[in-house]
Amino acid sequence: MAHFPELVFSGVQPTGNLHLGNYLGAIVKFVELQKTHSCIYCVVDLHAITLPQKPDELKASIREVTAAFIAAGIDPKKHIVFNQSQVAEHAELAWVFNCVARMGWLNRMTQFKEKAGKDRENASVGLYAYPTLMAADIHVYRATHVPVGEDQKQHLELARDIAQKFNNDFAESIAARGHGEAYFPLPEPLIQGPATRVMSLRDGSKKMSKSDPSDYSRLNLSDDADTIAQKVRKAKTDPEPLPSEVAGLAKRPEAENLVGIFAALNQQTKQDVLGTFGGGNFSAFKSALVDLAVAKLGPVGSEMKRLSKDDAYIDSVLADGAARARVLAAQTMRDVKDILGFVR
Ligand code: AQP
Repeated sequence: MAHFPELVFSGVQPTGNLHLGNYLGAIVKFVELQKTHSCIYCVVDLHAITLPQKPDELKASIREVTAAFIAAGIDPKKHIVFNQSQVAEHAELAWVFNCVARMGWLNRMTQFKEKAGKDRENASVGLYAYPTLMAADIHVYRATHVPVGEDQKQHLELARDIAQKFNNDFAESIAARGHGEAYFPLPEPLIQGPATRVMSLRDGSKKMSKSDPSDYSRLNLSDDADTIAQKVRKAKTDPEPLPSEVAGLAKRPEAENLVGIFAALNQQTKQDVLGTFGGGNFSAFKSALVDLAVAKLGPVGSEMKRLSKDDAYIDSVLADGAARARVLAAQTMRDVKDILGFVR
């Protein structure tokens, strides 16, 4: 198999209400990976418009996600932070991939089914083709590693299938142009971690999500200490005391979720958490969880607020990141055009 230099790529949609699931499932991993890898982190605004967005809110959300990246500790000078729409090559490669991916592959995507709901005929074509754009985001940098939450696993598998089919379909042309046996790497999903699927605080069977109509279902990164305390205190639980062993969390999704959140924020295992709180009632545990969540999320939220007063700085980070991303993406598109046989 061909060797590719390791490069990390991931994205977050600017669709408002950035929450604890996005933070623990993605952003914390982004921060960790920048110690060992070159990283490209993208605010995926082209993905956001697959569902209706209000222009002013979209702009504010793009800046909010950028501020969250920086506030969480991503260094935009050492790595690349930008918004997707500033690098046209994402959309250009997505078109090529629309012609590589098969309808049958996209028909299997569960996120489309969930987001389109019953009114599938009325969903945008963009929502349907979302996974081919996501594949382009990754492959336009020939990224090798993609940190995501568990909900993105299926899309990552599709990105691998697209790379594989492109490499196979154009194998002769790829080799003839000196790229060896494969042009695109098959990216590795990085899903492991303590909180790959944070659940709603109101319903332990549903993923914590930006689009949940109840704000009490999630902890937003912008929540202040009082709001965090109220939401944790109101979080759904059950009448039993906390178990002393992890096995005792089975069939208790709300308890499991809160213990998992505590463990992830405190960088412990669930068993460690139960070692401290097992046998006790939820109210003492929730008080400790409030203190922990405020201690961990508070500084990120305050820094986001401070940065949100400085649009000029945020926009300059995005422009600088986009300029650097464009150089890499343009090289890939030149290669892809040559491989496909386009005149350029
Ligand atoms: N609940 C979650 N637990 C763990 N990881 C999560 N992610 C999202 N929700 C959870 C991860 O966050 C990254 C950015 O997500 P996104 O904004 O690109 O897309 P999303 O999955 O659509 O986010 P939401 O919050 O779930 O929005 P809606 O309400 O629109 O469905 C991704 O790596 C994702 O896995």
